[in-house]
Amino acid sequence: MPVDAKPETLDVVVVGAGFSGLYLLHWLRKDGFAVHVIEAGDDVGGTWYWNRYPGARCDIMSLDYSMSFDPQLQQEWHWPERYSAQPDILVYARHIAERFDLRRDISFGVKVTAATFDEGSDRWTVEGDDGRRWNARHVIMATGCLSVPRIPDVPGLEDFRGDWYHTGDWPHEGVDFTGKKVAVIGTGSSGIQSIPVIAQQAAELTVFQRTPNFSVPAWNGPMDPAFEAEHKAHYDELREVTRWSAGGYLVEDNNDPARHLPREEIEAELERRWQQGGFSLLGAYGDIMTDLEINAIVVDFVHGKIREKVKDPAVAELLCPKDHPFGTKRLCVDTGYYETYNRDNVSLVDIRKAPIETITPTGIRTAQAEHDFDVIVFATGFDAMTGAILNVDFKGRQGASLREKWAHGPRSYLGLMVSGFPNLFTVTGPQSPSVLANVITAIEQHVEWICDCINHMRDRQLSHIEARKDAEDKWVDHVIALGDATLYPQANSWYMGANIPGKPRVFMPYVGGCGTYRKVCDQVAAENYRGFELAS
Ligand code: N01
Repeated sequence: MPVDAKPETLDVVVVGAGFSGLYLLHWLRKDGFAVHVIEAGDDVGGTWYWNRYPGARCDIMSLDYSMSFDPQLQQEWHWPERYSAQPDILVYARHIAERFDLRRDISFGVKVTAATFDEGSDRWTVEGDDGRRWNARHVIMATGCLSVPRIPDVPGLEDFRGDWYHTGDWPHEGVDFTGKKVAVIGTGSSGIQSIPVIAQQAAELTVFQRTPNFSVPAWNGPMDPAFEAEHKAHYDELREVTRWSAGGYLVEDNNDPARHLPREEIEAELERRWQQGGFSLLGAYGDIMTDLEINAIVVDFVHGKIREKVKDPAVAELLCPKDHPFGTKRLCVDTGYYETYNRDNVSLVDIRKAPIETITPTGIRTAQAEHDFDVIVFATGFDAMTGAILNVDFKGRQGASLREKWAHGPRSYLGLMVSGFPNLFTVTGPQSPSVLANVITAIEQHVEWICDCINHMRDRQLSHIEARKDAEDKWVDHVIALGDATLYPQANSWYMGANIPGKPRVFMPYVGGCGTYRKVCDQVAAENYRGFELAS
């Protein structure tokens, strides 16, 4: 379509067709809004469309890591495993698209490049990279928090004669590692999930580790039919519990401090929770994330587990995280990760000691040695939380640029709206619980709040909603103060923007918990959208 052709006129443009975009489309269309979703990929699924690396699976129980909005869907859907694998989650996303007939209002294979607000009409013009334009009252960014893969700036990659991949942009046809010499760079969740699977196939696997991470066992397995039946018999009540919980998932949370308990008692409780697997360990005591001495007990406990599992003591020491408190980088959940280092075909390179200097045509050269590879896998993470939003050149009121506004870190009111950018919503945006929660719970809460808000505006014939600057400043200060009261800022994590050279170092998620946050959002709406300007 020529660029000067008239843009399509809509009520709402949604960017992204992951779980957020699908749910927004379903809800808004049902309420009679003209809504269109624009998606960069060729299919629905978002994170689960792109992250197809071997071993990719959710690390919150699938019965929890799933949409709750349709009682029939949640009763009918069967998850084959406790933590379902990426292909099963993608099948589920596709099923939602079919079941609610969503595809007809989605444009696939189009990237939104720019969006400009017109104050005269209170409407946005949204531009796609195919030259198409849409004119809408509202724009909703449903682009996910971990959707812009990041390849580090290592020289020489363009000359590498083998194949290379990023875990977050994995080839749809899969990769056969049989007989290959493989390098994996990065030991975050994606590395920790993929390394055990790649090791089983590759001739040789070399892991390049900059920072070791804490990982707890998933104890994944096939879905137990009795457990599933019992869960489904109480699904509605259980969903309600998750909505008001801190993490947005079912876990045995204990808010009591461990400070005055005997060490043996604390260790026994950690052991019990280790045997439960997943995030249970984080919920053992209320002061793990605030009291360095209590946190150190958990650190010692996990170090002990690593030393038990890994036979070579030198390798075990390298795998023990010592530069950040437990839980301050996203906790990983694994299946056989540490044990993988006992395999003869797996080796670990400490690139903190011997940094990668260059990628050569045949492999990787560190400060200490040259290694030859057929394949390099980058498990090097994402431009988290802000990357996908800032990939769109937003121009708000008086032509203000969002990129300029966020140059020193994201600023939003409730992680939902940004002052100066009316009628623009962000699902699971920075300064909301998002990445610290079961993201599906966080998505549903945001989508429902946003849709209620848009309905509220239509009912009152309002054309403009905007976060007030004073409300935004207060919220950002509150989020930072909550973060500062924890140990989180002590780690160089992507929560802090620390994984991207030059990115402002600001703690981005809201750490006060899903339930508390939900209450705040509900109160704001009930008080006629306190902190927002609404106008016709
Ligand atoms: O990325 P990461 P990820 N040279 O940023 C290393 C979610 N997720 O894709 O720690 C060498 O965590 C980097 O080292 P360092 C989950 O929220 C969920 O693994 O910066 N190494 C680190 O080891 C997760 O937290 C699931 O020193 C470099 C790694 O690469 C988030 O996505 C599964 C480097 C990046 O780890 C991101 O996880 C997967 C460089 N220049 C992901 N740059 C589930 O289970 C970076 N690294 C649901």
